[in-house]
Amino acid sequence: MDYTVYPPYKDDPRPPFSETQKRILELKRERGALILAHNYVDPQIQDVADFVGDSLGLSRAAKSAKAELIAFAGVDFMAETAKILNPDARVVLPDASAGCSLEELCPAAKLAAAKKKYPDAVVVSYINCGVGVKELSDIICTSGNALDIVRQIPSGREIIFCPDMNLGSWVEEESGRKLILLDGFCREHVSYDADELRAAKEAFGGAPLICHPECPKPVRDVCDCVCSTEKMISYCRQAPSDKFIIATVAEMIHRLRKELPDKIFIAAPAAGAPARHCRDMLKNTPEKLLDCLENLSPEIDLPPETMDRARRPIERMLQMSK
Ligand code: CIZ
Repeated sequence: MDYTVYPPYKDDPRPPFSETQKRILELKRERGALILAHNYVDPQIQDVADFVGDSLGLSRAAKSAKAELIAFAGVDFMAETAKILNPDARVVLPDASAGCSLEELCPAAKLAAAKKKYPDAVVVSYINCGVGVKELSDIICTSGNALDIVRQIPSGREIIFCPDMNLGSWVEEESGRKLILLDGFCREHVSYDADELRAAKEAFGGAPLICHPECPKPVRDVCDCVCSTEKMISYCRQAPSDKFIIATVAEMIHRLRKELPDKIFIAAPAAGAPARHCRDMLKNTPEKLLDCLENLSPEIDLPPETMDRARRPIERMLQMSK
């Protein structure tokens, strides 16, 4: 296997900004826009963003944004969440077709059917779902706070958890609570394999293996740490090792390198390839980001009543994760 090894960032700085990146920065200033980017997008976009983070950090940044224009580089439902939390801002995105298997595998009708079957259950939905699922949910969670949110629900209550069954099963293991899991998954994270990860660990002298909780249980079981992308940063910061193998979308390694410039990161192989990338996140290109800032399109446009219904469970999450 040809592993993808990223040397310490301090020894390998980024090239100067491209013409497109310079133009994005100019236009951002001219328009007074705020650029929000998910940890999984192209490093060239991360480098010009005002804030790069996970869904929880991005939700907080969108809610507190003062800018009248937000350009959101991520997938469609992340930009929708920004609009829902800051309805007075215009929210544009580089590519409105950037979606996710989690959204596709859990249409609102599927959750509605589960709610009919378990009418007394509290619905906790992972933020990576469509707006229709959010409208039907009681509390939204992210991978960073799912465990904490579930622990706050009184022990006698049934809980429907969707749409990620792997994140849900990890929460079950960690909390000791039985959840009613709907069967969605992230197509990138389910492509990791325990044997491939064990081989990588051996190849790098037992370097700590870190995976996202969207990975299946056999993969989680061979890892030293299972956590959200934001927690990967704190884990690698405090761990004594100088190198880490990262089993999540490889663009996350750019954030890790910038935050921890002395450490070496190795992308975990997946399905025989040296790294896993998210094809939808990669639809966000610098050129399309420039284009959406220039033309103010595509733009998120949701009916106010839909946003009001979807906002309640997101706000509940924000209150519960203070
Ligand atoms: O929800 C997010 O932000 C994702 C997809 C990963 C993470 O843990 O940050």
